[in-house]
Amino acid sequence: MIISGKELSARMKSDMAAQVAEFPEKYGRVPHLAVVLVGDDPASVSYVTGKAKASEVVGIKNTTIRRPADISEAELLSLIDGLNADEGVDGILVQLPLPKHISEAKVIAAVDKSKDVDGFHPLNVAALWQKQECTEPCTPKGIIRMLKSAGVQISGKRAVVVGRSNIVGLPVAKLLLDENATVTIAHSRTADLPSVTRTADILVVAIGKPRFVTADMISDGAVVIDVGVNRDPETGKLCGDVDFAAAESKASVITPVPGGVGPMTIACLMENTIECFLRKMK
Ligand code: L34
Repeated sequence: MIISGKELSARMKSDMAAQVAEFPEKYGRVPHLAVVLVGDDPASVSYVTGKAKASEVVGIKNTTIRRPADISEAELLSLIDGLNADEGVDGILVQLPLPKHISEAKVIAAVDKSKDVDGFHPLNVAALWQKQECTEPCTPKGIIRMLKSAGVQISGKRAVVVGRSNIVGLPVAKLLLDENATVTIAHSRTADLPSVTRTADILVVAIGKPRFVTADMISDGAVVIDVGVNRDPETGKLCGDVDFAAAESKASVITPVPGGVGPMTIACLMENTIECFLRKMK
């Protein structure tokens, strides 16, 4: 079975569109998401464009603010201060990665916690790890949605997460733990990685290496979630971290790239924007 993130995200967006259509009457306006894009990395441009398109479908106001790659850290922080102070802005997202001369940690911490639609702010991260109300990071949230939509039982299962980033690996491990999975986090220094990934009932791969996970690393009947969005070095086409053609025959459930986790990330961003808006309104 292939879980289509494209289809599932389309359903989520149409449900949200119906919900947001009632906001002008209920609250006097629709939610407003501000997206900040520094530089012109093609992948980032593509993702930010996807976020603007999804906002349009859902009926969320989207302002995408573009700045050159050589913007100073101070200028970026002052842009964020302005958005924090703007009563009409409900969500702020600074697209990552940022140029090397800018501290991502400083920028993430500068976003008002109540407008942090990414769930990256240290206080949101702390709330997530303490099981308190928080904004869940978009990609991990989307992954759990996909598993649940496919009827995958998570409780009691062995989950292996490959990758330990703040954006995906660590938070998805926590969300899987909250769903009562037994979670292992593997990474580039893991000894004999294939023997670890083979123990997985649910394998989540977020390492950013094209077709890194091969059939021999997957146990029969495993559920495979591919978070990677890479350019195939030979064909130039999008591909995941998992060798899909090889993995498909071993996995019971698998996600494709493109059309898998990526669109779910964006749909969950829309949800988080609505959540931040509603918290403010209530
Ligand atoms: N602040 N930075 C911040 N928040 C995020 O949540 C992200 N991320 C990651 C990169 N930086 C970020 C994203 O938005 C990755 N990411 C993301 C979003 C959307 C897609 C992939 C990654 C996506 O829509 N992928 C499509 C293909 C898009 C294409 O053609 O390039 C897919 O079908 O997988």
